[in-house]
Amino acid sequence: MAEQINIGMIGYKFMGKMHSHAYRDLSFFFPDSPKPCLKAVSGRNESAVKKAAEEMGWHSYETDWRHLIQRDDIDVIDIVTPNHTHPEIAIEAAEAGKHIISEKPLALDVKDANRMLEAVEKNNVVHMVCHNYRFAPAVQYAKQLIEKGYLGKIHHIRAHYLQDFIIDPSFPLIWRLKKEVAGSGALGDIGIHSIDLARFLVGEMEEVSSMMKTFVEERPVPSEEGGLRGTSNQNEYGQVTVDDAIAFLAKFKNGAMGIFEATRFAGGNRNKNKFEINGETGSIRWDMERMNELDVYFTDSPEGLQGFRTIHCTEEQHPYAGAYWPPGHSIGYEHTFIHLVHQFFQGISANYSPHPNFKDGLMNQRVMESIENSAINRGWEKI
Ligand code: SOE
Repeated sequence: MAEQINIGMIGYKFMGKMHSHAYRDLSFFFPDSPKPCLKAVSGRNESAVKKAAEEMGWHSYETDWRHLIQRDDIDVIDIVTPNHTHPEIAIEAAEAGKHIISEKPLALDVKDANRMLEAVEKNNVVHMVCHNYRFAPAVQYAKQLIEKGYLGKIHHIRAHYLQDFIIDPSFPLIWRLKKEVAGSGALGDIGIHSIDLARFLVGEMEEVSSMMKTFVEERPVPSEEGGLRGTSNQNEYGQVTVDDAIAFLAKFKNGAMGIFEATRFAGGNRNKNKFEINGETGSIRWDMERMNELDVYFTDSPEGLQGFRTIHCTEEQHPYAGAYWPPGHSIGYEHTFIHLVHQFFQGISANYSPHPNFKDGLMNQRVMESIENSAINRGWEKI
């Protein structure tokens, strides 16, 4: 019988639903993985958390996350709450000996991310941070191609993550727009995914130069937080304290150069997470909105057949894809979370913390801090 891992999840909204779905589907597609048991979900509002527990299949609920952490029947704490709560929860969970999976960004700043890493290492618990895009089969395959040398020495990465859900100035001042809760705006919410993918595929950055912009400085205060939008009260306005958009240049330790952009003001782009990498013998490009495809170009293609071609990463040879349907039958956004949880459980079984773990979370935070400092100081910043 496969090992059972008992989960306690703190928070239950968008990401809570995504993680719950991943646990529920894991054994269906990866029957050899340890079996998740959805023991309990926690939230402050009793009627709302009870309803979420029933809808998402959790066996019980708690209204105090500290009770959840102290429960003997919980092995893993899954953190899907707003960013400012991550450090306190993670440190307490580590001290209680629980393995931890946390939504990104790990913390609001480098200092707290450091404290979180120290706590998981000191208490010898397994840890991961949810950079789910690493786990798209096409992205994993891109990593394999790079590691096998298909691209040769890497010269460039250009990556952007574009959304448009806050362009309307009457969009409410949700927690994602407040520095004390979110840490940063487009940078920490979506730019961080590009940073993580660049570190995964190209390597560590050593220096950055950036600009940041807040286009709408005041927004209506929400009368109620909920999902991505919440409900707004158009009579009362509050200050937006994070960036709406960022752009930065990066120098990598291996000599590659990077150009990055993250914005939630790119009209028409709902979730355009895209990168292109160019090396001396080939190029690859990927776009989340066509997530099962990887465009590749190799310099050794015969004359007349030069140029990009598209691989559909739905074959058995492509990471994770063989667990699903016959070739050409696509998978989606939610499956990246199933793969992440699968990896996390492998780590728990063998007592190691798979990447991206809290060390990656800390590195991503350090890159973000340098990006912010560069925008303020108007110059290059070392990481
Ligand atoms: C909202 O902008 C959001 O849900 C992010 O928080 C996620 O990390 C990103 O993957 C999709 O967009």
